[in-house]
Amino acid sequence: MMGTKIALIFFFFACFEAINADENCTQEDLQKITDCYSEANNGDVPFLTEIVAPMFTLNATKDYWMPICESKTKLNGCIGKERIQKCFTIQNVIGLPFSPIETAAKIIIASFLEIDHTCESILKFSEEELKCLSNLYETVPELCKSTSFECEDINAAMNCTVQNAYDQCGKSVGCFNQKSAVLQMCYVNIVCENCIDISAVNNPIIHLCGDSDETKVEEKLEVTTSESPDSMNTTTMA
Ligand SMILES: *[C@@H]1O[C@H](CO)[C@@H](O)[C@H](O)[C@H]1NC(C)=O
Ligand SMILES: *[C@@H]1O[C@H](CO)[C@@H](O)[C@H](O)[C@H]1NC(C)=O
Ligand SMILES: *[C@@H]1O[C@H](CO)[C@@H](O)[C@H](O)[C@H]1NC(C)=O
Ligand SMILES: CC(=O)N[C@H]1CO[C@H](CO)[C@@H](O)[C@@H]1O
Repeated sequence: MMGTKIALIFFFFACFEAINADENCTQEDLQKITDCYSEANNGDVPFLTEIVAPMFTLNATKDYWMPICESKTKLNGCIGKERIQKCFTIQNVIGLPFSPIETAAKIIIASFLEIDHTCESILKFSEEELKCLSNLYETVPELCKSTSFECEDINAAMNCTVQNAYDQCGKSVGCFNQKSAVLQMCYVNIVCENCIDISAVNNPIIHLCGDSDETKVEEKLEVTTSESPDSMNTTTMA
């Protein structure tokens, strides 16, 4: 949300690859998903940039997110859980009109997951946590800005952002930012060559750090696999 702001470069080519949905996600499924995105966008097929825009507006208020989250809940309902699970893979999302190349498909999947993640967290944060997050949004872009478009620098900027979130706002906001950062690294997959197999099922933030209510119990059972905030301390800051 913060570090990648400047790195949001889209490479668009006017080439549409042949649609090759896999055996689980049919042409009809892809059409349904396209229709749902259009419905959420007042009837027009959205542009990729419109879909990711909410994440790059650094606004930590419930007023800002409430309508976005309502719209996302509708989108999820329209597509349906089963279709989300089987169709939100890179190979299938390439078949959607707004993400005809692999880079774009990764961005669509990451943004799909990031809006859910943001909505789950922000709407539950206390006023204090929101205030702290707002302060971060004001200070961190300058404090942790990437010095170049190289992957290493972008990664360092992201780590700096996450570190600051933990240090200044505590565990919940820290974990929220850590998850956001991991998904946001997918937006720069053209420079970082990451997010190789992101999908709705293979969501990279599941069990990443545990503080949200719905994963608390599970996280306790998986302490050994979750990353502790302290590990952020071992990373070098730019
Ligand atoms: C289709 O679904 C089956 C059962 O869930 C799964 O084993 C298979 O890997 C899926 N195929 C693709 C191409 O994802
Ligand atoms: C955040 O969004 C709300 C609702 O759209 C708006 O009223 C407010 O001015 C925004 N705040 C910032 C800091 O952008
Ligand atoms: C990082 O280390 C410093 C000093 O050792 C400590 O005060 C701070 O709480 C640590 N931050 C995290 C996120 O653990
Ligand atoms: C976004 C992010 O968290 N990037 C990296 C921060 O540093 C650790 C340790 O080097 C990496 O594993 C993360 O991917």
